[in-house]
Amino acid sequence: MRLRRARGRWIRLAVLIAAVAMVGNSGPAWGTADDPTENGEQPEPTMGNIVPEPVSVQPTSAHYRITADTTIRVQAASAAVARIGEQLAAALRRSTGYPLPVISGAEPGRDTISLLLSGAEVGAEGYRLDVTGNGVVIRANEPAGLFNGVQTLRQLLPAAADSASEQPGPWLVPGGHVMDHPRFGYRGAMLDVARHFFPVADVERFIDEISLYKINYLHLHLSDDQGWRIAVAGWPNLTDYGSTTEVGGGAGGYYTQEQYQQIVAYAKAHYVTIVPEIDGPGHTNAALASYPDLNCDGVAPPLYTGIEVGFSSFCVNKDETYTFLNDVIGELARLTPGPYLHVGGDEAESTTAEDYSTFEGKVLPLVTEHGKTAMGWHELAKADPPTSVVTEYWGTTSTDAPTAAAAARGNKIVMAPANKAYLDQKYNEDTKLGLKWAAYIEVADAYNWDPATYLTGVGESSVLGVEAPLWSETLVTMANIEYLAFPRLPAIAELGWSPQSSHNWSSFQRRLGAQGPRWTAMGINFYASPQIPWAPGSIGGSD
Ligand code: TNX
Repeated sequence: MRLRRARGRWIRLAVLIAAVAMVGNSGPAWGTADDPTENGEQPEPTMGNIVPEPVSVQPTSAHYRITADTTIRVQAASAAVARIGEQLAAALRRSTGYPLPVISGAEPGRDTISLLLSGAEVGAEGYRLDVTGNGVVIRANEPAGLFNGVQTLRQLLPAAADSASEQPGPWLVPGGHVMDHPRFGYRGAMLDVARHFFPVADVERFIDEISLYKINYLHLHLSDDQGWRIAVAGWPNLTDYGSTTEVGGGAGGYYTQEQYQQIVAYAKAHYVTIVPEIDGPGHTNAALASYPDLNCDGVAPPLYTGIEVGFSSFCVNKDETYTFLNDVIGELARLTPGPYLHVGGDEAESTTAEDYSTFEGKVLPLVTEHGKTAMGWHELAKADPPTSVVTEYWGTTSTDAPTAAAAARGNKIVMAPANKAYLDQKYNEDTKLGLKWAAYIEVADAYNWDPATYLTGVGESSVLGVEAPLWSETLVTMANIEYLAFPRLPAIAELGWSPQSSHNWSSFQRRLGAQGPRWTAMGINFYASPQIPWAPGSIGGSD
């Protein structure tokens, strides 16, 4: 380590001399007032700051320098790999100003970043990354693995590489070898677009942000009491009327089917699978307001803009309810390439237990009939669902008998305990945004739990993965979303990806601190938690 530090000093000195020589030439010089690192010195690039922590990292004393001559070489005959190469090139062209041509079919050689579908026994999402003086080689079995390897490579570069405008460099990649693959197959984030509506551009930016941390599912909460957010053929009132408000009485909004498909495609290009949710039997006021026939008394309630829960219910004993849900589920199944449709099922406080079971007994088969796997909140476990159904645990206790019984029967569980994984809970009593019914959740609280031992009777083999839900009762802007998601989302991402044996709070603190300048370079509005030693150049945001 001492050797590496000494080497780092030499590199910095050489770099400083080069930078001084550059003053007066084109491009910004170091040490100007614009320079967030104050003294113009960049931190030594290191392989040790990756989030989520890889399975194995072996640093060497080599380094590779990306220059104007660097090329990106991609496997011939794979459009998906070519696209990943173009994504990497696009990100780095902006900040480096280099041409970084993406060349297909060539062998790895000097001065290349190669993306190869070969020679890596790391499963469908894993990768190997090797950095030598000659360049960078990322190998994977599948394009998803190459995409994940590229996210790691981006974190090896100086934070300025994530800037949208040209920066001075130099662009050193620390030498070494990474071998990596995920602990869990499901690593999710959830965005509530029902309580407040967020346009396509915001959802796409959120996808950009979650995919940096190898999150591979985005659950969209598309309906609730306050709004219906997706067009469904044959049911125009849902969008003409049911979408027209949100919490606080704003204008609301909805995605056309084309817009939803745009989100799905954007997610796919970032190796994120969309999980659409239509909630029921509760959280349904917007639908009930749109169609009187869905109500037992045939009377449509007014639209709702408050934040109470538990007051609405589909009429369980009417055929119209299932005609409606069959159409909705069928449309969503048609528009969604991913395997899961989420049917909600939470907080059905205005539905009797018997009606709840009747309802789920009719709705869950509809999902299967339309070729998808049903997901739902953990209350579903009480309705004795088929073992193919995935339940999502959002409780705050470490025991839940129905969920443990479901796990024993063979159901898979996604872990999203509200007092750990809920991104909408305040950090502390001073946080303006968010709610606090489950807990104040500081970074250490979000990080320090194990998805495979948290819930009694739900062990590693029953856990499909983790999810970090972001409910939007108090969120109006993208900056609001970012403030609650960062830095806790990367904590949950690490619980989903990294081996439990690598779980270490002080390592995480340091590695998370190194993300701060990247978020600043990307314009992400994050909470600069006092628990984290933020690296120079980190500028925290505000709520
Ligand atoms: C509970 S958690 C809910 C949501 C709220 C959230 C606020 C769950 C499945 N339901 O309806 O938005 O609390 O934190």
